Amino acid sequence: MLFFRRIANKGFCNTIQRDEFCNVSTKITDMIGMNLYKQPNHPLGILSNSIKTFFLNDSTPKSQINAKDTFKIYDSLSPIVDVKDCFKDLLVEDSHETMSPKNTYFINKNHVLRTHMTTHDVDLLKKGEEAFISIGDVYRRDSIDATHYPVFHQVDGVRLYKNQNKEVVFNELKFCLEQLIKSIIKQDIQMRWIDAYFPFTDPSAELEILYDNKWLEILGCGVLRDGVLKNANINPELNTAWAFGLGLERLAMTLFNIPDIRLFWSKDKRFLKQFKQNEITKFKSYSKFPTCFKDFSFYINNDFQENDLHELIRSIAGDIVEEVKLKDTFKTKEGKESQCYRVNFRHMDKSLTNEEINILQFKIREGIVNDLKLELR
Ligand code: FA5
Ligand code: MG
Repeated sequence: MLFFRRIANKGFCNTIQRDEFCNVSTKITDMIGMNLYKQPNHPLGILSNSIKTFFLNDSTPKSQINAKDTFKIYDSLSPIVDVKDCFKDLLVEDSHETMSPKNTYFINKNHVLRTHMTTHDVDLLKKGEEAFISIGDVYRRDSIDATHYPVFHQVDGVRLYKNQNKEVVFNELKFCLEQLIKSIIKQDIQMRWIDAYFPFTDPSAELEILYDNKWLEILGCGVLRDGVLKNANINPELNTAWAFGLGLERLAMTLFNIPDIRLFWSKDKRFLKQFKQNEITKFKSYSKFPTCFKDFSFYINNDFQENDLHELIRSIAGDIVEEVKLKDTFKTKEGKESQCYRVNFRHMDKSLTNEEINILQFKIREGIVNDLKLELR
């Protein structure tokens, strides 16, 4: 198991102890508490506020059968959560890929950075909540490019019904979400429902919207399985609940015309100044600083996971990395496999000097040898 030297040392580590399962670097823990979704002039804040307005306003249509129509909002739940809340209570099996340290940030054996906001649903239902949404930052180990970032934001929602069958509740869910999207986008938009699978819902679906002639998946949803309700101490014979999880970045990139997911984290005024509270406006791109690349070649072994390389590079160079891409592979006569990755560097806010790039290159080469235990070519 890979163990990073540049490891978290934030307040939470006093109460939640790291152990040998920890695979979180400070580049990631530094983002905890940034709360982009709470900044009223930030595209994520603007979008999050329009979702909140929809669910708080008792006159927006959210149901065809329920009269009481306001939801509770939770937007300050800690992203450091129990494995039980994030996965087990939601019937996610130990063998599921999301439970692997390849894909999820573990603080220790029993605590992770939440991978989805659905994490909180069982606890909130247990507390007696019947209609609520939660908003926050979620974390996934992933590749680096213009549409993938290890931190993004989700809004999840749940609504509980008494004495209704699953079909009725599934229709209620679809009705509510279609109204939500209409209220955010405020223009005619084509939507379609696609069958989906989630361990915690049945039936399940994904909603896609047609934008610039492309179908874009923006949320997953479904009717909570009986086992999930039982975990929340709710009798599934008498109760049925819908749930959904919507990604803020994808929708924001589309609505605000933002071409690169890393821009959300930019401190550049040329980005931040463009947006105003409660307004969806198109982003005007400004000239980027030049990019520069370096290639890294090494022999892989059986333990090698591409995500570990991404994570290593990100832990060293952070947002300066624009892309990491496999360029070529070859096998030696002895059967050893060699891979070459090209790393693109670009700073959002300045030009990089040769010296800065050389230092990064040196540290990455060092990390490949010392952290990933691989042989450079
Ligand atoms: C989930 O996270 C489920 N928890 C959603 C859910 C909730 C289903 C409740 C049923 C009931 P998924 O991994 O597909 O599912 O993510 C949900 C949404 O988050 C996606 O539709 C997408 O909008 C967004 N999303 C997922 N991965 C990324 C990513 N790497 N970058 C940006 N947005 C993402
Ligand atoms: Mg999906």
